[in-house]
Order: sequence, then structure tokens, then C-alpha cells
Amino acid sequence: MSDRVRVRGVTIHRPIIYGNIAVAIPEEERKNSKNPDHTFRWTVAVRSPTTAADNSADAVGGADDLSYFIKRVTFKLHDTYPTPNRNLDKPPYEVTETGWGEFEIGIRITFIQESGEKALSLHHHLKLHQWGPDGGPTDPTAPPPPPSPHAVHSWQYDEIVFHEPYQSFLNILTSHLPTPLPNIWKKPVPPLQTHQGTISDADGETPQFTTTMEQDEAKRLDAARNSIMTETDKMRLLLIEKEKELEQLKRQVED
Ligand code: SLL
Repeated sequence: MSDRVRVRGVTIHRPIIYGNIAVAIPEEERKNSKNPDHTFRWTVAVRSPTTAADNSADAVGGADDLSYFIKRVTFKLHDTYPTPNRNLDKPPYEVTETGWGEFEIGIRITFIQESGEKALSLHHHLKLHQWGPDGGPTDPTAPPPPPSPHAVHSWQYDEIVFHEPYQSFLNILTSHLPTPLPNIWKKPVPPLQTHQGTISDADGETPQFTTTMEQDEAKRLDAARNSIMTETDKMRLLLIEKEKELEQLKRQVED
């Protein structure tokens, strides 16, 4: 079979996480820096979800090298940053910066050329503050809370789905299997689940993705599929009804 043939009926996915970690910059360090108004140092990243066994205390994910299917990750920062478009052509796919404010970061993932896939665009809201339990300010006009003494995390789990991939790309994907997620958290305090698929830290604990998150994502996908099927059925019935109506009207015109 030619490599440029799409494999019909096959869907394959690769899990990723994207998000950020932020730490407050100590007063002393800020005073002596060229940007004393920059209160936080943060890192935005795209990684594999499983945390490496030899991770540093604050690491989240990153056990697998994703360059076998990702060619480039571009992070689009706020325009207040010099050269806001940051291209990463090899792992780690991350940008570390300092700043004072939260903003929306654009993330564009380009796949290896053999994939023939279009680039994927994602967004991540940079999180610097330990907001309330819902993960965001309850009152948008309220000032942010004081800098957390712990690292602040905000990560989103996602699955990149390749539908009917080219045979050569499928071969590449199947020869690189993602490291499975652990079933339970290594640490006793589970991360706060702020909203769908997102984790942040509870009490300064470094969050970790587990199979529970994977199962939750699968449940959400099932629910979405079911509601699409219900909608399709409704539309089909409506279409049949409208066709009948049309027939009737046609007959009336002919009569
Ligand atoms: C806000 N809408 O007002 C956001 C904008 C911009 C953050 C946040 C770096 C600035 C620099 C920086 O923190 N920009 O390098 O001077 O909160």
C-alpha cells in the first residue's frame, strides 16, 4: 500500500497537556532587576501528560518526547512582550518569561510534514494568581489576591485526534506509544479540578494527571457524541416532515 494513502476507518489520538506554572519573584530579586514591576516568573508549555519519574518537585507532565509528531509549537504572547510570537522547533515546547499580568496565550501546534495535517490552534489563559476554588475571580473587578507563596499551576488535558491518517504517519504514531498515566496520584493531596479537564494546585501541591482525567475526557466525548446523534435524528425527522409538506404543496399546485 502506498504511504500517501489514508487509512480508512482509523482514528488515532495522542494526549497532550498545555498550561502554565507561575511563581512570585522575591522582592529582593525584583528590586535589582531591569523590570521591577514584573512580579511573576512563569512558564507556558505543551507536554505529554504523564509526569516523568525523575521529575523535579514542580514538574507536571513531560515524560515523553513529542517531536515524533510535532514539528513546531508557536506561543503568541501579549503584545507588551518583545517578539510576541515564540517558535519552538524542538522540545521542550515552552517559554519562560516574567511579567505582572494574566492574558490569553495563543498556542499553535504544527505537525510533522509526513502527517499532512493542518496546524492546531489552542488558547491558554495564563494563570499567575491563586484565585478562588473556581479557578478564576468571582468578582472580575476585584483586585487579584496577594502572590501565592507556592507555585501556581493551570493545566489542560486534551487529546489530538487524527482521523484517517496517512499510512506512513500512522506507522510513526504506532511506533511511539504514550507512557500510560498513573491510576492514582503519587501525592496524598489531589489537585483542584477547576473546570473541565483542567487542573490547578491545591495548597501548593504539584498537580498530576491520572487515568481519571482520561476517563472524564472519554465520558465528555461520549456525551457530545450522543447529543450530536440525538440532534441528527431530530433533523432527519424534520427533513422527512418537510419533504412530505413539499410533496403536498406540489400536489396542491398541480391540482
Ligand atoms: C492585564 N490584559 O491588564 C492584561 C494584560 C499584560 C501582561 C497583561 C509584561 C509586560 C512587559 C506583562 O506582564 N504583560 O514586559 O512590560 O492584566
